[in-house]
Amino acid sequence: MKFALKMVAVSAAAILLTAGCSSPSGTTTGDSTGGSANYNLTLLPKNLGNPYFDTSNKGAAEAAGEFSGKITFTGPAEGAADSQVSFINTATQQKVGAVMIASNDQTAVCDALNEAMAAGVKVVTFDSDAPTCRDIFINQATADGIAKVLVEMIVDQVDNEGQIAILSATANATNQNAWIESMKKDLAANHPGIELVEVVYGDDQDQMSFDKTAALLATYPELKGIVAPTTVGIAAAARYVSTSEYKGKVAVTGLGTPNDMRAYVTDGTVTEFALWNPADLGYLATYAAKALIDGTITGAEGDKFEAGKLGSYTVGADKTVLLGDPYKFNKGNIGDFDF
Ligand code: RAM
Repeated sequence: MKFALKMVAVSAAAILLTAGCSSPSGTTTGDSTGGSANYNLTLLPKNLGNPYFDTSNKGAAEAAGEFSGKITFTGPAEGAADSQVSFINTATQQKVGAVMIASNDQTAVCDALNEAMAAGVKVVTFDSDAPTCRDIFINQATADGIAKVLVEMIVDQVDNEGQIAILSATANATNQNAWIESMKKDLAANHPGIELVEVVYGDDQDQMSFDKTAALLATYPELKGIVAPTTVGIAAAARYVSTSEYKGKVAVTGLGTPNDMRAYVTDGTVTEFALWNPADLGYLATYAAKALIDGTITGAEGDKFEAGKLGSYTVGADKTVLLGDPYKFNKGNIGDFDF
């Protein structure tokens, strides 16, 4: 319940911010008057137009507002491998204090991020890491923790047997690929009755994810469930299934936002799905950027910093800070959340 109350509080703050100073793309917030420190921060999502990252932006804007920082929310229209590079280069040329990035492809962005750091820009990855070319990674939950919840949900929803498929984001997404690897191990070790027939990619695009869902269902008539570890994918899959003959027969689960998924939980298409709070993720990434700029932390294991209303955080192994555990949403609790 503590989590629920926190989420309601966050969304109330987010609504206030939306009214004042934040919109889905290319926006700036605050006036960056934080003394001599450079609190001009670029927030670079995988792609624009994804409500998940819009929500992270609201959290980032809230945090920046608390220390007179300025967030510029900018990024590519589509999550292609190298589509973030020019945005990183622009931020470097603008001499921002920090870039906070959910990287589409760790290899494609690495050179640009290393150049940014060489020019004095702090680099914070969040959501999807680029492990060898950043100061710190703000991890929403451990890969094994996320995979465990995904497996628990699908196994439960298909009674631990039969064919399932995965509808992912892009084929090179660092975060989804780590979660899928861990899911495969868990399935192989603990759920011999489950057959994972295919992993398909909707590229975090609504229409492509919708079409890939249709194709999966046509190709595998025995399919009992689809796991989509992407907020775009699960919403598209649920929309397809909700008006099809498969509603109530094929389980749809994965990672989604309560606002995207509410209608499908209400109409019985989806029983349960999970996520963390993307606003908290953006908020924490912003305070980590501030701590790096202030020199309070360098990213070394054991470094501590304050993150406003979220409290105190300690940097763990591999220069990583952990937000917390994923959370399951269902008919019984979805009404408590608004993001
Ligand atoms: C999509 C993106 C993001 C992921 C969520 C769960 O919005 O792929 O990276 O963390 O889904």
